[in-house]
Amino acid sequence: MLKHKWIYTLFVYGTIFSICTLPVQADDDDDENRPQVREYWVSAKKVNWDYAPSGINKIKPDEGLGPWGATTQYTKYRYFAHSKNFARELPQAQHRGILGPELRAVEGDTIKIHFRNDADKPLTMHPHGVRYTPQHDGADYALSGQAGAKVLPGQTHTYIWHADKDASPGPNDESSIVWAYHSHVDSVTEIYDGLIGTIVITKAGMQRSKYDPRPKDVDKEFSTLFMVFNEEDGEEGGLMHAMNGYIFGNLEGYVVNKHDRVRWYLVAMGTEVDLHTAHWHGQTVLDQGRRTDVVELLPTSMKTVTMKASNPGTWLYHCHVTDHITAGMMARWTVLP
Ligand SMILES: [Cu+2]
Repeated sequence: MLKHKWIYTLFVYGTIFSICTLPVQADDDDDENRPQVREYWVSAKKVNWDYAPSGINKIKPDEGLGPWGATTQYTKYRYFAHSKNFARELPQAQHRGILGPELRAVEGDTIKIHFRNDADKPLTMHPHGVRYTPQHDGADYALSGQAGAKVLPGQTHTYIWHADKDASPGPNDESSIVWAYHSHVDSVTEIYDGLIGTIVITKAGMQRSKYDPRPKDVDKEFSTLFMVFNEEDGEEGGLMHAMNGYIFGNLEGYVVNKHDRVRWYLVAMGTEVDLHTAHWHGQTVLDQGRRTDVVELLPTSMKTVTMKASNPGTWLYHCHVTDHITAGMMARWTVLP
């Protein structure tokens, strides 16, 4: 009798133990990878912008700002990120400079953008790379005939863009790639106005989590816009050779730790003068499997390269076109020991 009781007890506890140690349900993993709707609230505003807020040449202080220092402040337009339902404006990292908010998605996701025009002329948001219907192109042209093609001051328009397979990293790409977006009523004027930002699409399965679309195989990500802003109808002193809207080392905040994997998203915009060669001192990058320390950019190039930081120091990061070096298309970046 006693023996039977023991067997019975063992059976009961054994069953409970088995149930408690069943493997975690398999569809947890599917849930983590299920496509999401990434919702953003973005406004456009007229602002005052300073290409050299420190007032000095931070690369070579003795040399000053040259003709570009006569005035470094101009009226610009910019995109700003807001929290849900435009409750409050969100700050962004200093190193993004004049760039608009970084919009992110994972392959398969939908990007939903509530765009509010707080400026004084019609504006839009037009994306590169992602998939959209004509209604969500955000470009004004004859026969476009769409609501999103011209968002009037005070109006709000919702754009829907899809990060489908054709918008996502291809077989030779990194685990994430960059696209640009910009205003496209009078796109030439509006890009020079400063109405430009970046979209980063992460390959399916490479996102950090359902809530965090950033790629899990890199530690730091930076975006740099190389563009000569034409502020005074081609007058030399008004040709601001800027990285993220800053000249002569005024772009700051590119700081990484030793051993970080660093992803650089490079975008160029502009016209014939905008052939740029992004160059890092101190460290090389992999550009689609090609080892280099210079990446060539033409107007509207969008390139993604990755670097393994290992060399502590504060280094130059600049455009290597000689005329552009003279004009201050230079910044620094730091690898902490
Ligand atoms: Cu350049």
